[in-house]
Amino acid sequence: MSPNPTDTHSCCAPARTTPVAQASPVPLTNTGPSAPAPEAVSALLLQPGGSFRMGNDDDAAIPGDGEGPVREVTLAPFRISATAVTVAEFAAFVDATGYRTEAERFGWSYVFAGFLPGPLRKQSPRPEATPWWCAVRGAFWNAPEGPGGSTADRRDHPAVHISWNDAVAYCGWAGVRLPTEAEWEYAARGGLDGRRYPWGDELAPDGEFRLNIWRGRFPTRNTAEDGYRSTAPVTAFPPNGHGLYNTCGNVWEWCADWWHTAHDARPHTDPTGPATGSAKVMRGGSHMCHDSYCYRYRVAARTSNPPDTGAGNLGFRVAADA
Ligand SMILES: [Cu+2]
Repeated sequence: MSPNPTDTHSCCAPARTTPVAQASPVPLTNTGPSAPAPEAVSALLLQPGGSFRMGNDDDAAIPGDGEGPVREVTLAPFRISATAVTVAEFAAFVDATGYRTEAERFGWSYVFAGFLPGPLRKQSPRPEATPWWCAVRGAFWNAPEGPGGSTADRRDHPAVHISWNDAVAYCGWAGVRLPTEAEWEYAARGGLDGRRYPWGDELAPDGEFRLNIWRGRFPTRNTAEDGYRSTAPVTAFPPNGHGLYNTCGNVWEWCADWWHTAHDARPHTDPTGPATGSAKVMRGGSHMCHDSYCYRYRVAARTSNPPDTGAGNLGFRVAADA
């Protein structure tokens, strides 16, 4: 695999094309067959499917991201989790299987510089184009800011530093799968047509915060007006019309599809994306997004990363056939 981040990746989705010496990860051989306890897997919401208008052509669309053209997509019924997979759920998977994530096997993952103490911030390499990310040795889902960190106070937050490959391993254990990009967008739109956010067109109707993004001035000052500087609990803020929480903001969410941008306007039925590629689709934006540089917390926005990449703003939710 040869990731090519320059034309496909947004500035809040750093690719593992690595400013640090990178060892090959240990192969994925350690997922056991043990079945999950029922409470270890998010409840799945039935989505009736049918036709919807996918994508966005309006002036908010980010050139090169392939948000448009708007096209009619018809989906069979499916199920999708109300929330992103939590730290507690991911911990249950790891406890049952001994699975080691790619962040652990590579030995590092990307952490936002502003979350790091001075010495760690200084010693951690940064990608040239996105210097607010630090490649932190020892950062992974259970130590999201690196060595000495813990998730004890955020078991109900989304698991982060999860690569696409890690997410697929979790799905295999839990008997679910990743949503296709079309399923993700259908569910995230919550029954509304052509709107910018899961609740409508206004970011903060009546001044009410509805999602966890960067507030203030990126990347130096996050006022956390919405209540959160980093991740929020998966059920923070009200759900959309289909019962899903935090599809936009909080953490980027992996989809099953390989990334491509050359969509056509013809109608599609149950699209699954290209057969091959070098990066996987991510949707929803994250607590790092700010409209001054990354207006990707809209429901039609999209970006991608190589499937081995993780970061402190990258998680997933799960789906299943109906
Ligand atoms: Cu962003």
